[in-house]
Amino acid sequence: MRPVFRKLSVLLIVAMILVLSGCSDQYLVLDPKGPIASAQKDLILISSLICLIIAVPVIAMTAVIVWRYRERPNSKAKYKPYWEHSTKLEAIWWGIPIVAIAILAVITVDYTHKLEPSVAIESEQKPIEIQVTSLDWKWLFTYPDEEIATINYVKFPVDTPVVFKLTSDMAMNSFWIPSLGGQLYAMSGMAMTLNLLADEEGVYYGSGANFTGKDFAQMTFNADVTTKEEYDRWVQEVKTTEVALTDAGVDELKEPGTAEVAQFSSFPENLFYNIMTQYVEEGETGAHAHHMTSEASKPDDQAVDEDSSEHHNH
Ligand SMILES: [Cu+2]
Repeated sequence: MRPVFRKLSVLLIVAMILVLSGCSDQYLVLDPKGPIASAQKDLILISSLICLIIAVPVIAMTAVIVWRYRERPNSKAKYKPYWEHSTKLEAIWWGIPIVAIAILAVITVDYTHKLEPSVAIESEQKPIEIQVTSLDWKWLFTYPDEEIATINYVKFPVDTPVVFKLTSDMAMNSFWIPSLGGQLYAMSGMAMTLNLLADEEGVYYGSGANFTGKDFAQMTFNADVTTKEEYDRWVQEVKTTEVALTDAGVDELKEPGTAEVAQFSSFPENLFYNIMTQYVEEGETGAHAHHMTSEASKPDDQAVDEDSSEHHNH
C-alpha cells in the first residue's frame, strides 16, 4: 500500500470508531420499546439487508476487477479485446437489481400501510388521548380526559395505546419519540394523529425533529412510561397539587423562549382546538382548509377526525 493510502485508512478507522462509539449507549431507533418502533426497525433491517445483497458483491467485485485486470507484466487475466456482449452478464446486472427493487417496493408498501400513523393500535386497554402543541420553543401536552397539562414532559401508562393529536402554534415542527416510533409533523392549522404504544416501562427521549429556529434544540422532553397505577396516582397528584394553566399563562407560553418542565392541574377549555384554528377565518380555503371538515370544526369536539391525517406526508 502507498503511504498516503495507509495514512488515509488509519484515519478512516479512527473516524469510524469515533462515530460508532457515539451511539454505544443510546441506540434508540434500533432498540425499540413498542410495536410500532419494532416494526419500523424490522423494515430498516430488511431494507438494509436487501440493499447489501447488491452493494456487497458490487463493491467486492470492483476491488477484485481493478486488482486482477491492472496493467502489469505477465498478467494471467484473460485478455479479450473483441468482447462486446454477454447475455448472461446483462441478465445478472439487470435482473438482480430489478428483483431487489421489486421486493423492496412490495415490503415498503406493505409496511407503509401497516404503520400508517393514524391507524389505531389494537389493544384490550382503552386508548388515552394526549394533545401535543409545538410552541416556540417548548412542547405543551394537554390531556383532554384528565384535564391536566404539562410542558416538556409527558407521562402515560405502559401497554396502553396513546393517541397523540399534533398541532403547532407557529412553525411546523416534528414530534418524535424514537424508542416508540417514527416522527410525525406538527403543523399549525391542522391536527395530525399519531398512534403509539410502549410495551416496556421507562423514560424515553423525545424531541422536535424539525428545525424551527433559535432554540429548537431545547425542545426535548422525556416520555415517562409507568404502570397504570403510577399514572393514575400522578394524574391525581397533578390535579391536587399543581396550579392551573390560565389564558395569561398560555399567552406567556406562546412567547418565543424555552421553558422548564412544568405541570398544571387544568387548562383553558378547548385550548388545543383554539390554537389549531387560530389562523382559520370563516369560509377560508387555505392550504389546509380542506382538513377542517364540518365534523372537526365544532369547538366542543376536540377530537379531530381521521381526515386530518391524510396530509401526514408533508
Ligand atoms: Cu396539511
